[in-house]
Amino acid sequence: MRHNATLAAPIYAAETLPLAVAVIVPTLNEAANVERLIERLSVVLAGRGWEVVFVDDNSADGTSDLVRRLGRTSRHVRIVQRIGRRGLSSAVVEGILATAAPVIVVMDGDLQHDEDALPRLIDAVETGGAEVAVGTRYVDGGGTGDWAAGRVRMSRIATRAGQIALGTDVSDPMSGFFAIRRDAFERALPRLSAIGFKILIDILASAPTALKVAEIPYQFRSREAGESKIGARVVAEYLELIADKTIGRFVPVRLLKFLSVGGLGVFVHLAVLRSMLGLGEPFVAAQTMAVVVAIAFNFFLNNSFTYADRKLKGWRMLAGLATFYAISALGAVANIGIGTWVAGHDERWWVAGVAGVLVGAIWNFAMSSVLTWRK
Ligand SMILES: Nc1nc2c(ncn2[C@@H]2O[C@H](COP(=O)(O)OP(=O)(O)O)[C@@H](O)[C@H]2O)c(=O)[nH]1
Ligand SMILES: [Mg+2]
Repeated sequence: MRHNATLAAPIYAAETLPLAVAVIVPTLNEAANVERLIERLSVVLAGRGWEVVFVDDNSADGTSDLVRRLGRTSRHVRIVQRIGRRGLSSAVVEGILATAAPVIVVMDGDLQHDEDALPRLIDAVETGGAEVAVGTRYVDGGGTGDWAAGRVRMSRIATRAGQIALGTDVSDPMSGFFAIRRDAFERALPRLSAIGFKILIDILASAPTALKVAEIPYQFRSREAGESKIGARVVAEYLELIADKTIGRFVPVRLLKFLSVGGLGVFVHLAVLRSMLGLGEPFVAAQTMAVVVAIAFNFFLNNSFTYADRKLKGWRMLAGLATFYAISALGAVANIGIGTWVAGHDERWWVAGVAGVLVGAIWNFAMSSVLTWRK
């Protein structure tokens, strides 16, 4: 059979225009907003070959079904429904990979991004020579709308942190509203972290050479329907993204998290050790008790933080705790042995405690990553 690049009957015959731009909209419970968003897109994108791809993480409010219903009467409307998945950044990546358009726009599904800025964003990358056009709240003409002072301050700090860590001077690298040329996106793709909420900063930091950026001011609108998903988790994932984009090149972020948890575990360990010694227990008994408590502490914190994506629950959590104890037992033997040996040579009780802990940490990470939290 011969492969032919052009189809006999163009898929977009109904629209006559070739596909020029795709709007990628990540959604989580936005059923109250999608219809209005599509109407507004139809107005501002009239005259272009366009489509909108909603990437919905199986919203409980039926967003996917609604989009499919709307898609039956308009070839502009498409859906990617993900099951058992979460995350705005990964949703955007999958939406971009699901479209053929040479220019991509990313925007929220809650009408907070002003669609009137779309033509300027698109033109900037289509004909204006930019590779990315960023809708920005932080230059003249832009604004954060009715955000509370606390949230403005938080966003400012996070923006500054991102600019410094990633060495970018884009005024609003946290923006979720931007246009990008497909070829520019594809160059950044192999190195994307796709962690958390902030895909633009990820793309900017992952591009092998600095992208040509245009900045288009817009006013962030207030959300009228549905709920914001921002919370502590968004902040934690942002920090993780920054870590992955900086030191993550040398040390895996998961190991860093495991060691941070271990670092906290050291305090737990030392607190227990100190108390037991204070009660007059011999060092070997005090160190043993400290190890037992610290292992449980480490397991639970690693389970909900380091391995949040593979979190063990119910019986599997108990089984996981058992394997973690078993793995740690060997590490603990070395831990107690070395700690006791150091205690016999050094007056400082805490030096002995730390020496024991360090030996166990690396062993624990290596073994628990394949046994306790295996994929
Ligand atoms: N697919 C997907 N979309 C998400 C997820 N979290 C948030 N969104 C969508 O991303 C956009 C921005 O989220 P929003 O909660 O409005 O963030 P805020 O504007 O910073 O408060 C909205 O369209 C949400 O529906 C997610 O985990 N998966
Ligand atoms: Mg929003």
